[in-house]
Amino acid sequence: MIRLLDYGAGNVRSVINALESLGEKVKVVETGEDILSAEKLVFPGVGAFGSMMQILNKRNFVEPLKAFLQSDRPFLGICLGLQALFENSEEAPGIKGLGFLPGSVKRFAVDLSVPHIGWNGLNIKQPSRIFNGLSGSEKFYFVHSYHVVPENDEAVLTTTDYGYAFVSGIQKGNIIATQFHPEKSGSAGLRILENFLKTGAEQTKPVRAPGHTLLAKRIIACLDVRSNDQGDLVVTKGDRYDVRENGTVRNLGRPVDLARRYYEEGADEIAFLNITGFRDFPLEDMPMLEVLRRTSKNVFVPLTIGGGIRDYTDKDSRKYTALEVAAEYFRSGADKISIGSDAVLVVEQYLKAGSRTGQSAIEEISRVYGNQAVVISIDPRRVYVKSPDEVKHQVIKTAIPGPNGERYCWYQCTIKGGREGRDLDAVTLAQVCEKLGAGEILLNCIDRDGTNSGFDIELINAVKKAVSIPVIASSGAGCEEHFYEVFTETEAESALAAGIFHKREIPVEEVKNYLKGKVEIRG
Ligand code: 1PR
Repeated sequence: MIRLLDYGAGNVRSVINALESLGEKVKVVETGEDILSAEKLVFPGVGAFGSMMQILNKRNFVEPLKAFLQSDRPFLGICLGLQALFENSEEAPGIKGLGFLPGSVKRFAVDLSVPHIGWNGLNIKQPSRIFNGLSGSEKFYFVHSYHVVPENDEAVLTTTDYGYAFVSGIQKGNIIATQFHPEKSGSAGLRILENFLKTGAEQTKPVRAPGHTLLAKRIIACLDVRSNDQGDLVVTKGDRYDVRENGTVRNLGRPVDLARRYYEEGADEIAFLNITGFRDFPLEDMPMLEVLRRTSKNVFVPLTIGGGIRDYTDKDSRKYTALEVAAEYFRSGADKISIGSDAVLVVEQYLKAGSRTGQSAIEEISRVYGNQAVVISIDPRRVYVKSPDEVKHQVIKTAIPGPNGERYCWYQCTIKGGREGRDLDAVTLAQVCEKLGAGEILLNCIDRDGTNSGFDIELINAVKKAVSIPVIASSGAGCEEHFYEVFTETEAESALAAGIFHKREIPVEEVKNYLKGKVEIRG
């Protein structure tokens, strides 16, 4: 039996699911005494350093944790569970960490997108049982803006390159901690967890070392989910957001089954979009939460979920905050949440007032769960203009002229699944959302959605150049070459597709086989 420390923020469900899939019995820590009496302890951390330490203090877990670490019993820290071992963090000045290792936690100072999101490799510095059976060339899933900076190299287990080499794992006696998420790193990650559980096993150092590790471009499978006319939750697919064919909602399969298939085919991430979330309140729409719970039981790559994340008052006048909705998604197995319509309204309000409220969904959720957990899903469509002065929006010069020969366009934000256009452009939306705390942009394009005509490269470049957070290119993928094009003609960190995967026109693995050797990907 293993004890797991759940301090109430982030997705611990995935860690429990991963350990249970390996046959381990997991019990969640309820009291400090549970920590003191644990034989083995896993501390998965997602969220923000400050709120994590505040909760650990409030629940009187700090002293038991320090005592556990000193006793040198098997401990596995994940992500913030690694950062917590150090003395302090730039993320929360003045708040003390556990101080088990000398050193601090610093924000990435790189000329690259931050957070560092995606699959990257390891340079292994010392033997460990957790590497048994690994070749050394595997990639693991990272999602963080801060990394540890130990005062000395003694405990450094692995380093990873992102602009510079940073410490991505530590080991001191039986205390092991990783910045990456083994529970989200497919079969290689499960292997690490399995090895951790075998406490007496031999310490090994894999033969292959990448030398310089590279972040892979991610291929994301997206499942647009809604109830069909019979009331069943189905994966559907629009053609420029119209999901009906001859009046009926297209049914392309069952969400849990499809997610599992894409995981097995090598998808680096799965996104679920509850596309009628703007009118159906997700906490009443229990099937969606159930889909997430069931998927996270056997899909060990990151899961993003969007749809309906906003403040809401139900029919009994009970008020729910967007934070509460997001919390329920995280508890059910989501690693990241995505906000669509509400982000547009938040940005409109911000621009009108000229300042932040501190209380928007983006700010609240990123404060508790960290920026990396907040994705903004943008649903823009092109609006052509004759000259850039015609509108107050951020306009681009386009190589694809409009119906009347217009050489300029802007990208109009929409809400409610493209049903309502707003007086706001996608570039401004992305910039303000980054300022408010968003960690990633999911950039759809209504004009390209379901058309198989390729990604809108101009849109992606316009948004990507305007922000320093990662961008997911979405809409229009029709063949393998489109992925190559988006990764070589833009700086997008990942590309998302739906139709070609659902219709089995091109499976995920074929896209990856095509990209192999041309673009850095996870094999
Ligand atoms: O507004 O916060 O409730 O979130 C609703 C979410 O649902 C938003 O993320 C919005 O993008 C999404 N959504 C709403 N209506 C639709 C629709 O299709 N009618 N789907 C919709 C958006 C776009 C992509 C699609 C890509 C790739 N779907 O996710 O998967 O375009 O497709 P392709 O590869 O087949 O071209 P809120």
